[in-house]
Amino acid sequence: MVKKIKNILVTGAVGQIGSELTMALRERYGAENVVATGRSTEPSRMLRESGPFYFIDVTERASLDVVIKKHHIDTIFHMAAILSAVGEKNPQLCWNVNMNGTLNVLHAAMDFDMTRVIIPSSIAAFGPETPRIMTPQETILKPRTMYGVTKVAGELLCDYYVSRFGVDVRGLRYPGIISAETLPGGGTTDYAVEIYYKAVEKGSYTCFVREDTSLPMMYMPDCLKATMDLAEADFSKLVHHSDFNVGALSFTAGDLTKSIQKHLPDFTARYEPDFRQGIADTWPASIDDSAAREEWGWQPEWDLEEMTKDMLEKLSTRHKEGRLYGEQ
Ligand code: AKB
Repeated sequence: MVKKIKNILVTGAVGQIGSELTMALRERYGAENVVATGRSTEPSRMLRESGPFYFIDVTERASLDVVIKKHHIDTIFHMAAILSAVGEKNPQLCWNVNMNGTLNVLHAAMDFDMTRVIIPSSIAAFGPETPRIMTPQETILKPRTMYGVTKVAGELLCDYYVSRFGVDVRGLRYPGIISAETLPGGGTTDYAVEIYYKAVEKGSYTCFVREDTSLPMMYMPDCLKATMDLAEADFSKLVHHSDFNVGALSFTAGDLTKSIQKHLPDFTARYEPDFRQGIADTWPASIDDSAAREEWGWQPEWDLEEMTKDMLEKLSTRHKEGRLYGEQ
């Protein structure tokens, strides 16, 4: 019998993806049934007032268990993670949060006989030896960042829990995610979000990667769709589990600038690469996601031009209202 998702816990719910994912899950499964959790950052008013919220530390199993028991949690979306740029500044923290957090979630899933857990991976699992164009599903995984190391180890760990203990674990390799609600924190692909904010706020942006840097990206509505579609997919049809490639957009930093200039012709960008260029250079430019398409029907909907129009409309409206960076 296929077990249904009923009571959900989201870790990292105050983060870029977690904050919008929580709201989308509340919409679909009922606000009271989706428990948002974060480590220390104050949640937005919308997150706090629309359903339950707790502060927990995913590296401390006991804090996770309290909420799981209280809310009879059967499904976890484990979004809490230290991303690539912060991970390079503090590799030990990155290992601790990403690995011990994942291990705690997997053990909790086993101990509480959960319906399923969703644990994302990232394009950071790839490295310089991986084919960069249309990176295959099965390929060389030799990342050069601590974040990437934890993502490869996390994928292997999740697949181990599927085959060894029968835990229903699913995950996708997120590309850079672009969104207008919550700023990303500490990733290499953050420039693709910051550029829109600065275009609206100042009319100029200094980009920390070269103009010709091409990386896989995805607009938030597609990211939410991918995450929830995978969560609801028929487990018996999945050949892969924790490491789905998902492609959507691929463009250079220069292409992004040009797409903004179509709406804001006076916008200017300068390119001053920093240490994050070194990370970007080891990641794919585009992704072969045929396994996700075949196994659970993945199909992205947004292209660069539509995303730019939507991002600029949303951010311009908020800027005019004096709340570009949101209200807490
Ligand atoms: C990062 O840049 O670290 C993340 C990612 C691609 O996983 N956005």
